Order: sequence, then structure tokens, then C-alpha cells
Amino acid sequence: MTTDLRKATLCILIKPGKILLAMKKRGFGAGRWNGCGGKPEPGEDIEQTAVRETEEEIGVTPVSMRHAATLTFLFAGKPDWDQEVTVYLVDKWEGEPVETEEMAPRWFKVNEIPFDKMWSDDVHWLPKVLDGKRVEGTFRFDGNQALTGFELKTF
Ligand code: 8OG
Repeated sequence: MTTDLRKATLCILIKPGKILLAMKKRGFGAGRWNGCGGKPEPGEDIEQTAVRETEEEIGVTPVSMRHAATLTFLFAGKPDWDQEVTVYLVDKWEGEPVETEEMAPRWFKVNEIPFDKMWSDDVHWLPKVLDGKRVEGTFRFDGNQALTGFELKTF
């Protein structure tokens, strides 16, 4: 049912008690804290996309990552924004996070995540993912990117 949706990735680096978020400096979601990610290039599988986007956006190469969530985002009246995002938690990587033209990374304590400056769905699924659960969710937004409803399953 969701197979023809545009795909994107999201990688979130974690270490004990902390998560790395990055301020998106341009493009879709600019001005919000988020993980790193983007769309596949031709011929790439979704994990390759996740690794490449993380390298491009914060200069680190994920070495160990866990598929933590599959999230479908649907925007009323803006079907070209709809996408299915595969979320990975990354607990081993090579290199040190650096600021790039796209993102400015920063470590946050897990109890100080700036949900008010993130996508409004994140507060509903990110704590569960950080708790070790796998999440499948569908989130609906209006044309102003405000959340209007969601369904979540946790495993
Ligand atoms: O390539 P582009 O800049 O369009 O990638 C968008 C990035 O934003 C991609 O990593 C997926 C991510 N993203 C959404 N919607 C949401 C959302 O609601 N919450 C979070 N945390 N990330 C999102 O596209």
C-alpha cells in the first residue's frame, strides 16, 4: 500500500544518555532539529542512502545501526510531500560529527530533547524508539506542516 511512496531515511546517533540532533540549515524541515537523512539516489538501497546522507550531512560513517522505525508522513493537499521514512539508531560510527552546509550537529541529553523545535510527530515516536522499541506509524499533517492525526504500533 505504501510501496509507491517516496522514500527517505533518518539516522540518529546515540550514546549512553545522549542523542545527536542536527539543526537543518536548508531544504525540507529547515530550522528544526532532526537526525540526518534524505532521499535515495538511483541504484541505492535504503541503508546505503542512510549511510551516505549521514556522511554528507555531519561527516561521520555509520558502522552499526538498527532499524528502529518506519514512519509514513501524509500531507493534506500536498501529495508530493508524502513520504515513508526509515529511521535508524546508530550506536557506532567512524569520524566525529562536524557542521556542514546542510546541518549543525549537537549532542542533547535524552531528557532534554528540544521537541518544541522539531517536527511535531517526533515527540510521539522518538521516546519509544529510544526506549528500545520498534515503531511503525502513520502521521497526517495539514498543508502548513501541523500534525492533524496519527496511528502508531510498537513492537
Ligand atoms: O532530502 P530532504 O531534505 O527532503 O529530507 C528530509 C529529511 O527530513 C529526511 O531525513 C526525512 C526527514 N523527515 C521528514 N519528515 C519528518 C518528520 O516528521 N520527523 C522527522 N524527525 N524527520 C522527518 O521528511
